[in-house]
Amino acid sequence: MTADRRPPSTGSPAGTGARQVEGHGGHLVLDALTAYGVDALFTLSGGHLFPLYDAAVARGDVRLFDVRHEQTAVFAAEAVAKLTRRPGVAALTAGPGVTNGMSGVVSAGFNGSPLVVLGGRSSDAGWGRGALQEFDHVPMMAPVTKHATTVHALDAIVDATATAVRAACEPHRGPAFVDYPLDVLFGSGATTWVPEPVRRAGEPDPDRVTALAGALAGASRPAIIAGTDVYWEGAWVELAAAASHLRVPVYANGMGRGCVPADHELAFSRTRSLLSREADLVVVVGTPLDFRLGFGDFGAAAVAHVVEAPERLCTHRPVAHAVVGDLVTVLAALADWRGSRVDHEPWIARLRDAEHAAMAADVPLLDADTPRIKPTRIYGELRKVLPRDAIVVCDGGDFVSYAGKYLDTNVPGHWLDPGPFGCLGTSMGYALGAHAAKPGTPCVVMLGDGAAGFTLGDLDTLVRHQVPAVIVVGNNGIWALERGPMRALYGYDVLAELRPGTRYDEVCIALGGAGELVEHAAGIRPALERALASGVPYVVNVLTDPDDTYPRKSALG
Ligand SMILES: Cc1ncc(C[n+]2csc(CCOP(=O)(O)OP(=O)(O)O)c2C)c(N)n1
Ligand SMILES: [Mg+2]
Repeated sequence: MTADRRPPSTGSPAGTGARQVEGHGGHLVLDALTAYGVDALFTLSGGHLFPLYDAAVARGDVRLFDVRHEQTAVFAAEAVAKLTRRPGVAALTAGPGVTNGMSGVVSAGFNGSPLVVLGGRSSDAGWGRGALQEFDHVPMMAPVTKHATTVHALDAIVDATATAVRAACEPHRGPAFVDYPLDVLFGSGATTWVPEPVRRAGEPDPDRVTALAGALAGASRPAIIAGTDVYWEGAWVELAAAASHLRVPVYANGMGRGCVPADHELAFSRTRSLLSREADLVVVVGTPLDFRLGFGDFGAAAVAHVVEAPERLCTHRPVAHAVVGDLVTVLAALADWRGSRVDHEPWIARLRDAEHAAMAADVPLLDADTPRIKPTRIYGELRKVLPRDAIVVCDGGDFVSYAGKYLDTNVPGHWLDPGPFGCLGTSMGYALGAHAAKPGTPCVVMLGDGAAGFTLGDLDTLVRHQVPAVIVVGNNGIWALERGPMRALYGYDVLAELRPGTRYDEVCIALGGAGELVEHAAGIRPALERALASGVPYVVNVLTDPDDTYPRKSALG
């Protein structure tokens, strides 16, 4: 492993020299952030935060994005992290601003996303008198973040902020929180400081890596499942090199999607269930053996678990190989294997045939020309017009479950689903973050009509910030992912109805964007083409068949 093959760690500082900064607390905070590559701040105005805004305006190197609900600010910040592998930052005003952001913070924890949340806070001098929005955030944040602290002195601002950034960016990554009492943030001072580097994951045990490489080379029917931390570790080049060198099929999980492009000859997606019946070794890299992977049960196959931090290692089942450490190093070592290898071509051909067969079997669904539109037809049409490098955001139940199956991800990071926390309402924030991180890259949001209710107000944000997202609403008038399981369990359903035919397209138009209603399958493609060409937030509101149920094995995991 040569040093030049190692990508920069997530959020590594822009330079190593000493930095000088002076001014009010806002300047000190922003200097610490920009040292680690932060160039965007998501917020909703609150007086406790004014120095941050003032410093951003004065400096000019941190763009401000204002939203209509703090959860959108946090999801937008997380999306920036997800798309750039740099820390994403939201600033939330004291009290309700911070509490409104909580679901996004917990989501980022589940996703291992380097999210930094800055909080306003009532003044230290007046603490305890019952000031407006006086609330101690840290006890609430501490259990769901890697690091949560209050800065009580002006000369501690830079260090506390930089420490929070590094905590968020160091493996295993996740959210960090720091809040600034009003009287501290509004104070002024000067300081000289040196940004510390972001610590990488530890070196893996070379003997374990060699044993794993030997096992992969010696297996007859091996597979790799690559998850979110392959992306965070910046290890996709090594992943593809390892797969190509050892001739191992690769499946993606979570943000592992796109790490090996979907159109790569060793990328597979439709045949994962076959692994439990036919594989003899499954190597899971950079993701937990959780409900998404059947809790690590792959039938007769031996299971290997490769993670970047010791606390990520599976404890609920035995594994044949456990490797902990820098995923770039591990995967590069697999790519450097010099021993003999079993011929995997018959296995690869077997999976490719099964993959083609699965796709062929779904053609009638993707082409379905029924009077009530099947959600699968929307995906069939979208596949024809979706740019190869598009960023896809998924927010909803059954409607977006199809997205994982039918939409391809070819660029690392370009798949933005809520992750294993499964929080509805991520999409306007994720779309805003996508625009902030990669302006010019097409962004398509797949949105359930139920999920829409959590986040529609921030269509206004997309309009104001000129975010040309295409928002495809799968409008079935129900909470389908709840109705189906409830009917299966109880024989009836309650609380699963939404209003049929709601004009979410007109909501977007009313807020200054564009949109249209689609009631017939033939209208889907032209509507998608108009939306993609529009250059504005555009809701394609497709009325879909409420009796279509996503074929899933279990709902509650
Ligand atoms: C914040 C939040 N509240 C509730 C849920 C539970 N939940 C998961 S999927 C779902 C239904 C989503 O409905 P919709 O967005 O309309 O998609 P559909 O299943 O109808 O396609 C619900 C309520 C959740 N995951 N997150
Ligand atoms: Mg619905």
